[in-house]
Amino acid sequence: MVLASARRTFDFVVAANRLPVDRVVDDDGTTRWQASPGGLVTAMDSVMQGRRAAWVGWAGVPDEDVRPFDRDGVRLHPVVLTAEEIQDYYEGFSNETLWPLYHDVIVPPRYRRRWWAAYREVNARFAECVAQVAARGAVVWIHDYQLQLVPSMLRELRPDLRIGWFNHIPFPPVELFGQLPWRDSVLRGLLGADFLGFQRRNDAANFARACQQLLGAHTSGDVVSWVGDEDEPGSGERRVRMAAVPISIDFTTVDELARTPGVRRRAQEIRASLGNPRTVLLGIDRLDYTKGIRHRLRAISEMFADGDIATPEVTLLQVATPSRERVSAYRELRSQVDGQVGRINGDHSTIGASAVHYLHHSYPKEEMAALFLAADVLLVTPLRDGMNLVAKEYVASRWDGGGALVLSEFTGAAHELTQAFQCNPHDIVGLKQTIVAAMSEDAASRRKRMLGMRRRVRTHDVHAWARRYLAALEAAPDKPDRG
Ligand code: GDG
Repeated sequence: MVLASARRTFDFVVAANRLPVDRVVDDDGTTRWQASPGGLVTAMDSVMQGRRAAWVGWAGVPDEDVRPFDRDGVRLHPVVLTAEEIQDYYEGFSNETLWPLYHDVIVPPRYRRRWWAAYREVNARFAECVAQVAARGAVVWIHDYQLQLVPSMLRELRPDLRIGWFNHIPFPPVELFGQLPWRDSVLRGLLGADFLGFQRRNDAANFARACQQLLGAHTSGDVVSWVGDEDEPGSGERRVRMAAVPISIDFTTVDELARTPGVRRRAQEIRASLGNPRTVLLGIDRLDYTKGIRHRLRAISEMFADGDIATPEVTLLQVATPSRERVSAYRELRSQVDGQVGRINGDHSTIGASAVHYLHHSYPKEEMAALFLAADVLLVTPLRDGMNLVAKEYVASRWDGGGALVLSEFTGAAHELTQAFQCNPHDIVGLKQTIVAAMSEDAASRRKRMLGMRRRVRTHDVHAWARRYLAALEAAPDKPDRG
């Protein structure tokens, strides 16, 4: 057991792949840490306030041993990763093995033993770091697929802790998960937690089935009971609770930002610079093959070709935020999307009126809010997505009750935003019909849908999510072993 008493320890510890800060270099060459915007940071802020809290994660700079530092009352504990570990643990095992495997094998996952070895090693380092900073009996909240072995590794070091894990992405059916050569180790790694949170009920059910079939675990209601092998970390009888706790956004902050005069003015400017079309269709995604951007462009291309839509009355504004550019599947996707956009514009743009405005950039949140306000229809068409926060941010931005949302059935958000125009992005005919329906619905019905969705996101915001998660963790069946 690691004794934590010699150094400063914390009652609440978050572990995530990344720390909530980015290092920026100013013009004069000085470096500083800047808060990285994101839903997780906001959610954790709301539960860290008033507690002795620490965050364990990679600082985003390879090979550098950054000393722990305080930020807004939270102690940030960097975990050092070498450039090779970033390639093998992060780009390799996390993004080329687990990410495609957990998203319905949209591209083939790659199974490499060297990547797995690095994943184990880095997970062990995270577990050791948390074990050192957590106070006796502390609550530890571990995030996401990059850290699935940390729960049992940490329990081995510190049985006194209350350990939770939350999966931001889907958990696949056992028929796909079973491909993973190290599947049993991953399940055992997770079963070191007291509570496992998932985005959807189906994800929790998939996990339970994997435990039954691959480990011979017993499940009853929302509890998995399992007796570990003696020589494995996390051995002994354990009862682990699992449930769907769908993540959300900070509704009030997004809503208030979208109401500011600057954002409203900017939304009008955006429409004007597009030539004030009758209908602005919008897509905003990380450039990721899970987001269904190619399917969306295929539907749009056919709609222009069929005469369902035409410039200058209708245009698609597609923002694709650069992502994982060192992974080959992402480079390939980028060139496919470039090609599709080029063809659509070549075939259907007219002088002064582009069919598709394609922007491969990221934008400040004020600009995102203005884009949401400027759009008549937001197209969210993932082939698989844990939740999809963009859909919820759109709804929260539409304080005017305007706008329509086309939303893929394969997102976690579809289970909550039932008034959206739901679609199956694989069914191009159906997708085209759904987009036409969303464009042509009368204003009163649209407004009714939007107000219903706003109510849902307002009452189920990110603060409610964090509270719900922590209450479930506290109520987990096994009591920590505090000697
Ligand atoms: C994973 C899961 C799950 C995007 N471009 C810009 C920008 N963004 C922001 C969006 C939104 C976030 O990034 C993206 O969140 P999503 O949920 O849409 O998707 P993933 O990145 O795949 O997130 C997902 C999520 O984790 C949370 O659990 O919902 O299913 O895959 O907040 O607004 N923000 C700014 N500029 C951009 O250009 N400022």
